[in-house]
This record gives sequence, structure tokens and C-alpha cells, in this order.
Amino acid sequence: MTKELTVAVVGATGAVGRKMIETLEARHFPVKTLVPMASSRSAGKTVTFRGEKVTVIEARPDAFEGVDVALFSAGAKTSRALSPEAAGRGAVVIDNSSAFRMDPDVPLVVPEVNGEAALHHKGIIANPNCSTIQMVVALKPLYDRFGIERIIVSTYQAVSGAGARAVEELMDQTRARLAGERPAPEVLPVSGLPVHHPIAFNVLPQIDVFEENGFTKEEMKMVRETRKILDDPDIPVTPTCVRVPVVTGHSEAVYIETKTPFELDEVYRVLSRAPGVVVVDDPASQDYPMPLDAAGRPEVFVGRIRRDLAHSRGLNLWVVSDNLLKGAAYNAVQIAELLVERGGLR
Ligand code: 25A
Ligand code: L14
Repeated sequence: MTKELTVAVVGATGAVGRKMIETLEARHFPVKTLVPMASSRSAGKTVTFRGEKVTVIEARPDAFEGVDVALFSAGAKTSRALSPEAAGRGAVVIDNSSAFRMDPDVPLVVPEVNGEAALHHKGIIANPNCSTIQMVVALKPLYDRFGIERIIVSTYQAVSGAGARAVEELMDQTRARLAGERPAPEVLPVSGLPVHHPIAFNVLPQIDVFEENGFTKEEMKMVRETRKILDDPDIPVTPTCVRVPVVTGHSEAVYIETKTPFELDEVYRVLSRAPGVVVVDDPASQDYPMPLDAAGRPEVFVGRIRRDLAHSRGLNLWVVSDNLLKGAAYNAVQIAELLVERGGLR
């Protein structure tokens, strides 16, 4: 029988933390005790787990005594401060922030792609960025079969990736604009920066801050994290990350050039058999993945599969997934399951 575990969720009141708790319950993860944690702002609130109310406590170092698994999604600053405290007390930390993703001592894991890496942890495992996760789940089977020479990707990212306040801003702005008003934007594209742009009836070609090379931090996460997960330090990735007025579900137009020639029916076969992938691709009945259909589901949906017109080894894909589930909470719980199954806990 599986040992029952004490599981902490740090950031339990946030968009992702809530989904983590739901996913632990839905997947019947062997939780003996759930310890929801957040900042002092939320201590004393409750979350519901298996039909019972559980009180949120403040995340502090000594709160991790006796915790076996700690799922973190409270931002990079909190992770930097508290993950080592949790790991030092014997917990395995699965961290959804960007704090440790590029740390060479920390595995960056998507179970369908590089699950084995999770077993080499030193107490902390990083959960990748949502846009990266869904792209590598779709590309890994093609990478293994045909090789990939380069990746060009444009994202259409949901506002829930930027948190609850961004979702509220989209809703309020949409209503206001329909009523003929033009409220000043306050959150997007980046809440901490001085300039804001409307998201309702608009698209914003900026997610996160700009780096010196002209790419945004979100775009550079896709470059660096893809290389680390595929263990291919030089693979060229050219991303453009764009925010669209969608609440849940990131979409991506992905173009790859393979190393060896492919036939389209083999591409379909390889993708249809790939773990975590669902092919939705029937132009005759106008069937293709869309965020409204993907929301609430754990898989990565792939469609619009077609050979490029100019490049014989060029392949176009349309990839959609729930950014809060496979992009965050579900991937984290899958990592925890893998540790339980393969003896990776401490
Ligand atoms: O730094 P990163 O890695 O880039 O990540 C930045 C943020 O991205 C989100 C996540 O926000 C994270 O904070 N995120 C990360 N990965 C994501 C993904 N894949 C992702 N979003 C979507 N997809 P979040 O909203 O999901 O979660 C925030 C949670 O963290 C708790 N928290 C914050 N500081 C903490 C802490 N927990 C412990 N210790 C700390 N020091 C936070 O709880 C929430 O659960 P809270 O108690 O701070 O907030 C609960 C309510 O308060 C509101 N609120 C948040 N900030 C403020 C605020 N109210 C007033 N002032 C504020 N400054 C929230 O709306 C919430 O309702
Ligand atoms: O790195 O704003 O996990 O859509 C995920 C959500 C970065 C920002 C991460 C968004 C965050 C992203």
C-alpha cells in the first residue's frame, strides 16, 4: 500500500494553488494531511479539500516540519525564501515559480518528456513555464522520431497566466467598453511596470519585461527551458509571446523544421500515440483545438497539422492546453505522482 503523505501547497489561495488542491483530490493523490499555506494576508481563510474546509496557514520555515511534498506557486521571491527551508526539513519541493528553473542542480521536469530527470533531485524540482510545457509535450515525439533543427513559435496566451487581477481587468474592461466607457488599464501587460495597455478587444505583444536582446522574459523562458528539458543546449527557438483576451487556455502556432524527412501520416501516428497528447484535426468538419474546449482538461491538444509550402521538412502545428492545469498544477502533481511511484521521495 502507498504511504499516505503530508502535502503542503504554498500559494494555496492563488490561481494555480487552487488548481493544485483540486488536482490532488481529482487524481486521488495519497494525501494524509493537506497543509494549505499562503502569505499572512490569507492566513485563516479556508480551502475545500475532499469536501472539508481546511484552514490556510502562513507559510513560514517551521510550518514545513513533517511535510513530505511541498507544491509551491507563490512567485519566485517566496520560492527563493522558503523552498530551501522546506527541503532542509526533508520535504521534496516541486516549485512552479521561475526561481530555480535554470539552476543546474535542479531538474526541470515534464513527465511525458524527461520524467527520469526528476529522480535526480536534491530536494527541489522545478515546474516549467506554461507555454514551454505544452510546446515540448507536442514536440517531444516528433523530436525523437525525426529530430528538430529549429522551432519558430507564436503564442496566444490567456490572461489567467497573469493572475486573478488580470482576469478581473479583462472582464471589467470588456463590460465598460461595451457600455461606451474607457477605463484606464492598471494590470496588463505587466502589473509592476508604469505603462499599461487595454486587453479587452486588443492583443498585447508583451508578456513579462523586456530583456536587452529585444525578447521578453517570457520568450526567453521558452528558449532556455526548451533547451534544458530536451537536453539540447543549442536547439534554435524563435518565440513571440502575445497576450489575447482569453481567460483560460494558451494557444501556440508552432513551426518546426525536422532533421530527417517526414510523411504526414507518420506525424499523425506519432502524435496520436504520444502520452498526454490529443490530436484534434479534421478540417472537413472544422475540427481543431480551441482554448474554450481545452479549459478544464489535462491534455495538450494538437491540430492544423500541415506541411510547409516552401520547406519540405517544415511542419506547422496548432497547440492548445489549459495553462493552469498542464501548464502548472497538473504537471506539478504528475511530478509528485512520479516520485511516489518510483521511490523518489526522501
Ligand atoms: O515570480 P514568478 O515565478 O514569475 O510568478 C509570479 C506569479 O505568477 C503566478 C503566481 O500568482 C505567482 O505569484 N503564477 C506562477 N505560475 C503561474 C502559471 N503557470 C502563475 N499564474 C498562472 N499560471 P498566483 O496568483 O497564482 O498565486 C499567488 C499565490 O501566492 C501566495 N503568496 C504570495 N506571497 C506569498 C504567498 N504565499 C506565501 N508567502 C508569501 N510571501 C498568494 O497568497 C497566492 O496564494 P496571498 O495570501 O498573498 O494572496 C491571496 C489573495 O490576495 C490577493 N493579492 C495578491 N497580492 C496582493 C493581493 N492583495 C493585495 N496586495 C497584493 N500585493 C490575491 O489576489 C489573492 O486573492
Ligand atoms: O513563468 O503571464 O510560470 O502568462 C506563467 C504565466 C510567467 C508568466 C511562469 C503569464 C509564469 C505567465
